[in-house]
Amino acid sequence: MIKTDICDLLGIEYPVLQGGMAWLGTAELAAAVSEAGGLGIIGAGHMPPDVFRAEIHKLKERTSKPYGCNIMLMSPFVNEVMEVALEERVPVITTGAGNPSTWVPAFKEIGTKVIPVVASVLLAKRLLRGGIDAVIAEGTESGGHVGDITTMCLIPQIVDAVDVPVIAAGGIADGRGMAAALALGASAVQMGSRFVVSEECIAHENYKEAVLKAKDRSTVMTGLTTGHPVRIIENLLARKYQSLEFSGAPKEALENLGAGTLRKAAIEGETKNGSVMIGQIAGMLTDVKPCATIIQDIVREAEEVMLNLKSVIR
Ligand code: TUI
Repeated sequence: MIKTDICDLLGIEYPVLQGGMAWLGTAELAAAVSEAGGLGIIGAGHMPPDVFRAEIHKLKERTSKPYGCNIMLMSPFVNEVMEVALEERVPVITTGAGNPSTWVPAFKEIGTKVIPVVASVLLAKRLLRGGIDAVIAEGTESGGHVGDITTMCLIPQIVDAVDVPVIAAGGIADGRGMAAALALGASAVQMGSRFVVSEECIAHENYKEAVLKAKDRSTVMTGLTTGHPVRIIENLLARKYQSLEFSGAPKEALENLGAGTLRKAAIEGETKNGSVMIGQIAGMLTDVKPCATIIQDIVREAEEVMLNLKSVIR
């Protein structure tokens, strides 16, 4: 059995976290992951505070196991959403797209574990001073808003730089990836893309189809010129966005083109003119499974991979 310090820290059975995906990290998905022994995470994304609170209540009705909420620091509702998370005494908070230091003391006071997503050693080191409980090191292979270092290079460098457990994210979707992450020094994995193609994920059928059809080179990064790079499946929107940004269009024009496009793809199934955010590992995903099967499979495979690796030592 694979047990790590993250299992003890978070009170979970398996060291597997679900990425906190905007629009797709619903109470339904998070509850399924938590019930299966991982850590399910509500993706607050751009949720207004009342919607966020309702989603937490929905999750609490479905599971009494530990869960988390991901707060996207670029959200227009970030302050109100943080207040809701404090009031609801959410057991684990993960953050993305920024530095959560100002909120850490308030969460520490009520015993909430704070686990920021980082994409560089510099930010990881800076956050340590605030007393965070662990970090999620996310490689550029991930979907959505990403940094520029690969998981393979980022994980060992973060592991060496911090004295808290490291959770690996980006490009992990099966037991081989999980074993590799543990070999690099990570204590757990976080997966987004794998859970998008789960039975419990509410993504529109077209979105799931696009992910299942994707190949290794199907994703591109948009926003390379804006400072907010976002990995999505290459489609009409991606090409329009890239030609606009490389023609020197003003920031407002890019913002207008990107506004609302994740919802369009994820909920309405607009996979040509919407943002199909997904990681590079999409090329390996060919089936839709229940969350419980995803978690059991990856943990069993990782264990097999690690045991089999002994055979290369002579
Ligand atoms: O946050 C994510 N992934 C996301 S958020 C998102 S919602 C969105 N929608 C439209 C446009 C943009 C975003 C979709 N995917 N992952 C966590 C993550 N955080 N990845 C990278 C970072 C990051 C990057 C720079 C964290 C901190 C950072 O530095 C900030 C600083 O202040 O130093």
